[in-house]
Amino acid sequence: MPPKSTKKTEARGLFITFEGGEGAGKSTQIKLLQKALEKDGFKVVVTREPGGSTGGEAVRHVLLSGAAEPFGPEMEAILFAAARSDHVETLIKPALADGSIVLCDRFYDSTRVYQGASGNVSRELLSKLEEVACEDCWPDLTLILDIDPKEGMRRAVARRNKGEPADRFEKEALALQTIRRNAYLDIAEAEPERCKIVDGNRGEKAVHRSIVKLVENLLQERKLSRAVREKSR
Ligand code: Z5A
Repeated sequence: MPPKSTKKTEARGLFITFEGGEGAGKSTQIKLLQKALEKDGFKVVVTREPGGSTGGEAVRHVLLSGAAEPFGPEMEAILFAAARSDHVETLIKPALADGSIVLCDRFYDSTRVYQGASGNVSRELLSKLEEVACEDCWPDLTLILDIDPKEGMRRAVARRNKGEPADRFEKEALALQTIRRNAYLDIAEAEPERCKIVDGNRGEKAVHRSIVKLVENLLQERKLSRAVREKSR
């Protein structure tokens, strides 16, 4: 039996997740890819975690404000999974069933990295939570934007509005960002079919070109020809 996270959703759309450390450029690249895919005739749904659905957004506030932090990383992992379960059921699955390409800013790999690798939550618990939250809805492709943590933090700080406080996760030290970067690289090594590393240290356009190539390969592999796209509109 293949590892759980390589199982594919049975829906006919495509599920692509974006992962990486702070300031890696996920949101920027999602917008660029959305534009390119829509221009090419695809229906695209952009979403994010934590959040993306009504229930998910309610839990997002609790998590990013730091309100759950005193209860420890296990509690946080469970809350991220609760948000994910609502997100999968109410937004991702219906969009995939409708033939859309879903672009999701973070998914369960973020829990593996933030609560697992840097929070010491066990792999066993994380696997159970993935099973509950995702059921049969697993990413077809995960793009890991790999970036030097110093550059990521520089970008994140530059982006934040003057005087605005850092969120719960942004405040953490560079050493932690390095642990997380390595954890993402380990995930990519363990699941090379699903996960592709993209060098995020380059300019926006160069990163976008690499992403488009990887997505085109996947579309060809799944034989999502223009005719099929037109049918699904
Ligand atoms: N979290 C968790 O712990 N467990 C989980 O299961 C999940 C999440 C799902 C969510 O934060 C936090 O929740 C996250 C992990 C945790 N921790 N943090 N921090 P969020 O949703 O508020 O934000 P984020 O996902 O962390 O986004 P980000 O990393 O801060 O940003 P990004 O989307 O990767 O980057 P960006 O917004 O596209 O770009 C950042 C800035 O850099 C911006 O000013 C851009 O214009 C600039 N940029 C982008 N690309 C480039 C290039 N190529 N060159 C130069 N400058 C660039």
